[in-house]
Amino acid sequence: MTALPASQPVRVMGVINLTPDSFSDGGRFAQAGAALLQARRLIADGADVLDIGGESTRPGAQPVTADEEADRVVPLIQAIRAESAIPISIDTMKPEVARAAAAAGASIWNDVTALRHAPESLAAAAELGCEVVLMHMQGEPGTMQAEPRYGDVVAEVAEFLAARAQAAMAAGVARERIWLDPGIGFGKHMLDHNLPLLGGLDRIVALGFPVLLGASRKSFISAVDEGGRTADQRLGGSIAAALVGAAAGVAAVRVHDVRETVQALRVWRAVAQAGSLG
Ligand code: HH2
Repeated sequence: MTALPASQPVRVMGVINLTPDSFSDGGRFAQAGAALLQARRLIADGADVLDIGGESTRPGAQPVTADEEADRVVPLIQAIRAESAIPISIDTMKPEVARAAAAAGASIWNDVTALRHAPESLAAAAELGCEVVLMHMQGEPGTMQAEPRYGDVVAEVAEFLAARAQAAMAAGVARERIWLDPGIGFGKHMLDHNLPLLGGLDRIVALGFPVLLGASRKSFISAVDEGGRTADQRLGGSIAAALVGAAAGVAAVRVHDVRETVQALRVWRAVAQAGSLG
């Protein structure tokens, strides 16, 4: 991996989940209120983008209908839009939800299926004119961790992402609106696949599209550490992964701990720039 002094700061995307288990004190109003407070906190902490999701992609998570998912995310997007111009990304695989979110003020469609979930996804992305994040996943969310297999994981992820970018452009999505994401943890063995992929991020960056990296709090961090680390005990590993991404030239990182990540990236960038000047 080459160490690149960043000419552009790595952008930080703060995660907000509106899945029922995220704010367990229940009730839609309470949930929306708590989420708005979280959005304000992430903005104050230095987030450049907010990523809002209303359906969990974890294996075993309950599927939700498009209406229910839209009912979860739209009020929050409207509430954020009423007080902030921060770019909002909608984390959904459903075109109906992407449409509703875009109408409410979201400008980025973050799709973990890379616009493969519905036959109309590609056309919907082109019609919305939004930015799109195309993420790699082997298999389906419910079963993806059962037995992921690769020959050369970096080459296969890069090939998939290049093909999805081509498909999006062929459908009418403008090249400059496309982001790529290697999909850490999505149909990837904890160590055999996630680690080489993180180590080979520069080959994904070399495809020529901005790359988003989502490694924050993921299970591989616990596997590398002593095991048994719960999601909120993975901050150190999350920051390490963000810095690996920065060194490889990713354009943005999707994180839960915005303030700490912003600080780490600022220090990394300051040192990288001082080194390149010295
Ligand atoms: N990871 C999760 C959800 N959406 N989108 C993109 N583009 N990239 C990702 O890596 C990604 C994503 C799942 O993250 P997890 O930490 O399991 O759950 P959540 O972040 O929803 O709390």
